[in-house]
Amino acid sequence: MTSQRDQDPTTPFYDNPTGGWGSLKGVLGQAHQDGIRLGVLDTLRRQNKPGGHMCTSCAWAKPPSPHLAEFCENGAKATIWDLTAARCTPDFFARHTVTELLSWPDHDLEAVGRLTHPMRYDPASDRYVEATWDQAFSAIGARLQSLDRKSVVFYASGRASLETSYLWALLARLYGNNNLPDSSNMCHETTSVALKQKIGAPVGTCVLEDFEHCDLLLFFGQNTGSNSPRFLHPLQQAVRRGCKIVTFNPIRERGLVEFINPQSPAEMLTGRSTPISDIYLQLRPGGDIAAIAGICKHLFAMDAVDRDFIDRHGHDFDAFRAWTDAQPWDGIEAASGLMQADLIEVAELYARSERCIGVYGMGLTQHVHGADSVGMLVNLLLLRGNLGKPGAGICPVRGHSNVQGQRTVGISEKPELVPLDKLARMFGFDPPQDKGTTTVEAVQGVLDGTITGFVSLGGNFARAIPDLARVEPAWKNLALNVQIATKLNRSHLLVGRESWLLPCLVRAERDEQASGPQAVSMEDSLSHIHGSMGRRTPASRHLLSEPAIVAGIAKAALPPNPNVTWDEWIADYSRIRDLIAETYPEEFADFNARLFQPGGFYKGNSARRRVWKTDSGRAEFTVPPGLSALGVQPAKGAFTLITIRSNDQFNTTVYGYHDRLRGLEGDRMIVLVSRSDMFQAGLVEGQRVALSSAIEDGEIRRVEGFSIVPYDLPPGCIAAYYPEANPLVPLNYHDLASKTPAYKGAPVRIEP
Ligand SMILES: Nc1nc2c(c(=O)[nH]1)N[C@H]1C(S)=C(S)[C@@H](COP(=O)(O)OP(=O)(O)OC[C@H]3O[C@@H](n4cnc5c(=O)[nH]c(N)nc54)[C@H](O)[C@@H]3O)O[C@H]1N2
Ligand SMILES: Nc1nc2c(c(=O)[nH]1)N[C@H]1C(S)=C(S)[C@@H](COP(=O)(O)OP(=O)(O)OC[C@H]3O[C@@H](n4cnc5c(=O)[nH]c(N)nc54)[C@H](O)[C@@H]3O)O[C@H]1N2
Ligand SMILES: [Mo]
Repeated sequence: MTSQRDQDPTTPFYDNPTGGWGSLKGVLGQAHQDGIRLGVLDTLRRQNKPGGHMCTSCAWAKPPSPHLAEFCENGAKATIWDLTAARCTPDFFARHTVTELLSWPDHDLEAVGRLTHPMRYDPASDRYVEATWDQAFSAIGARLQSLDRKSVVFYASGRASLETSYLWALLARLYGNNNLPDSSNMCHETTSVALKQKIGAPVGTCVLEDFEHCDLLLFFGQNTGSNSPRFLHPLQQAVRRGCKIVTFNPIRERGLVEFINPQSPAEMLTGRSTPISDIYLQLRPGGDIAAIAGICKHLFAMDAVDRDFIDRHGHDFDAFRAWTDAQPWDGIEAASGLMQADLIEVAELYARSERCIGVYGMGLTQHVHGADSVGMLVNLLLLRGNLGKPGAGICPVRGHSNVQGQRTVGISEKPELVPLDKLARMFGFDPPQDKGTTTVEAVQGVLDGTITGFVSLGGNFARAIPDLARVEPAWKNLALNVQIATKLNRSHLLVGRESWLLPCLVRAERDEQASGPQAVSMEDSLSHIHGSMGRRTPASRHLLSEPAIVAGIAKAALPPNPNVTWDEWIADYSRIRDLIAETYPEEFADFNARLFQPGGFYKGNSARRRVWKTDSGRAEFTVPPGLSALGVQPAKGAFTLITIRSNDQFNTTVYGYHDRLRGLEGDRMIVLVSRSDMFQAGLVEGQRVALSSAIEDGEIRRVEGFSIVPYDLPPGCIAAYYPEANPLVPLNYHDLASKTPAYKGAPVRIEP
C-alpha cells in the first residue's frame, strides 16, 4: 500500500504541507502583482462573514462562527483578482485588434484588468468599440426578436447570485426556450442526475456538523487543498478527533496528505502539520467502480452489511449483491490498479466505522460512466446505512460559488425539474415545455449551425468546453454573441456577426439601486443559503449589476407584460427574493427575513430524512455496466489523460504559473508521465512532445508543445492542465447519463 510516507522520490514534489507559510506567500505574491490597496485587506476581513460578501471562489460551506479570516489562499486570490487596480478600457481595445488578442494566453487577457464599458464588436476595424447601455440593450433586443427562439442559448457560469439566476431563467422561458445549460453541465451534472435517480435528491446530504461526528471519510477524486481549502479546517479537526481518512486519487494531492492551518499561530511557528489521509490509494483513472466493488465484495464476505437498513430502505439489493459476488478479484485489481489486500484493509476499516461520509469531486463525475461511479458510492454507503443519519452521508463538493443554487432557482435545461405551472400562473405566460440544450448539445448546435445566438452570464464557455479547437471556427457563424463579464477572456474574442461585451459588478462591489444598496444570495455545497453584501467602490461608474443587465436585455427583447415588472424588481432585490420564495416555498419561505442568518439557512434535503423521492420510493442499489468508468480503454501505446487544475488557477482564470502544491513551477504546457511509462516509451525529462487523441472518429485532435515532466502516477495515466489540454477531449465523449464531458479519462497518444 502507498502510505503518505513512501512518496515516489523522483517526483518534483512540494515538500511542505498544504496551508502554512506557502499559502500566505501565495496570497502576498498575488497581492503584490495586482498592486493591492489597503481597502482590499479590509474587504478580505469581511469575506464569508454575515454582513460581508461571500467569496467568489469555491462553494464550500461558510460556518456560523467564522475564523478571524474566513478565507483561504485561493479565496483571497479570487478577491484580489476581482479588485485589481488594472482596467481594460475602450482605449485598450482601440490599441489591439481582436485577431491580435486571439494570440494572447488566458492569463494575459484577464490580467489586462476589469472591463469598464459596454463594448460592441466592429467588424470593419476588427476591434471592440465603446457603446452606451441603451445602444447595447436595444440592439441585442432587436436581434433576439429576429432569431428563431429555439436557436438561442442562455449559458450561465455558476457564479451569479440566486437573484440574477432566477431572472435569467425567467428571461429564457419568457423568450421561449429552456436552453439553460450552466457550468454544472461540465461539472456536477453527473451528481444531479445520479443522486436524483438513486436517492431522490439531486444534491449532497451532509451539513457541516456531520464532519464533527463522522469516524471515517472516504475521498474520491476531490482536490481539497487547491479547490476548496477551507474544507481543510473541518478535516483537520476530524483527524484530531480520531476520524480516519482514506483517499482514492491517481495523484498524491498535497492537501490530502498533510495540512498546516495558516490561522493557527502555533502551527505556523512550529511548522507542525496534521497528516490528513491514513490510507492513500493511487488508483487508475476511472478505477473507482472497481475499487468500490472490491470493498463491497469483502464486506459481503465478512457479512458486515446493515441488513435492517437495507430491508427497510433499499431497492434492488439482491441484483447488486449478485453482481458484486460475481466480480473476480483479478478483474477488480486490473480495473482499479489497486491490490486486493489494500481494498480489504479499507473494507475492514469501513466495517468498524459507525458513521461514514463519502466525499467526491470531478474525479468521479467527469467520466463516461461517471453516474455509475456515483451510483457505486451510493451503494457503498447504503450497505452500512450511512445515509440519513448524523455524521454520515454523501458529499459532492461543488465548484462555482453558486452553481448549486442556480439549479435550485430554475436554471436548468430539464423542464421537469422546474415548477413551470407555477411560473405560468405567477407571470401569465405559457412556459416552453420542451427540453433545452445541455452544454454538449449547445456546442453541437454551434457546430452544426442550429444555434444562432449565444448569451452568456459570465464564464468562459468556449475555453471550458471539450474539443475546443474543433469548435473555435464555428463561433464566427453565430448571428449574436453576448457576454456579460468582469474580465476579458477568449470567449469574448470568438466573435459572431454581432457581438457585445457587457461589463458587470463583482460580488465585493457596492450594488446601489433605487431603494439603496442591495444584497444578493448564494447556496453553498452543503445546501445553506447566505446573503452577501458588497461594499467596495465599483471598478468603473459605467458598470451595471448582473440583475440590471439581465433586466435590460429582457425589457428590450420581450413584449411588455404587466406581471413582469423588471424595473420594480431591480429597484429592490428583496422583491426578487419574494418571487423566489413564492416559487419555491419549501426551501425559501421567509427568504428575506433569513437572508443573513449566521452559517446560512438550510434549504433541507429529503434523503437526509430517509424520505426517498425515487421511482421505487426507496434508495436504489444500482449495478454498473462494467468495472471501469472509462468509455475507452487506451490501446497499446496509448495513455489515459486526466486534465487537472493547478493551485494557481480558477477554472480558465489563470492567476499565475505556480502549481505550488504539486511542486510544479513556471510552465503550464507540461505533461506529467510516470518514470516507468517514460522509460517504456523512450521519453526523457524536458522532451517536447505533441499529444493527440486516440479516439478514431475521423477528426484530428492534436496539441503541440508539451514538455515531459516525470511524476508519480499510476501506469498508463498521464496528466495535463485544463484548459490547455481541452482540444484532446472529444465532444461526444461524455457521461452517458448526464452528458458531463469525460475530462478525466480521454485516451491519447504521446508523439515525440
Ligand atoms: N482554486 C481553485 N478552486 C476551485 C476551482 C479552481 O479551478 N481553482 N474550480 C472550482 C470548480 S468549478 C470545481 S468543479 C471544483 C473542482 O474541484 P475538484 O473536484 O477537486 O476537481 P479537479 O481539480 O478537476 O480534480 C479532482 C481530482 O480528481 C483526481 N482524479 C482524476 N481522475 C480520477 C479518477 O478517475 N478517480 C479518482 N478517484 N480521482 C481522479 C485528480 O487527480 C484531482 O485530484 O473546484 C472549484 N474550486
Ligand atoms: N479539461 C477540463 N475542462 C473543464 C474542466 C476540467 O476539469 N477539465 N472543468 C469543467 C468545470 S468543473 C467547469 S465549472 C467549467 C467552468 O467553465 P466557466 O464557468 O464557463 O468558466 P470560468 O473559467 O469559471 O469563467 C471565467 C470568466 O468568468 C467571468 N467572470 C468572473 N467573475 C464573474 C462575475 O462575477 N460575473 C460575470 N458575469 N462574469 C464573471 C470572467 O470574465 C472570467 O474570465 O469548466 C469545465 N471544463
Ligand atoms: Mo465546476
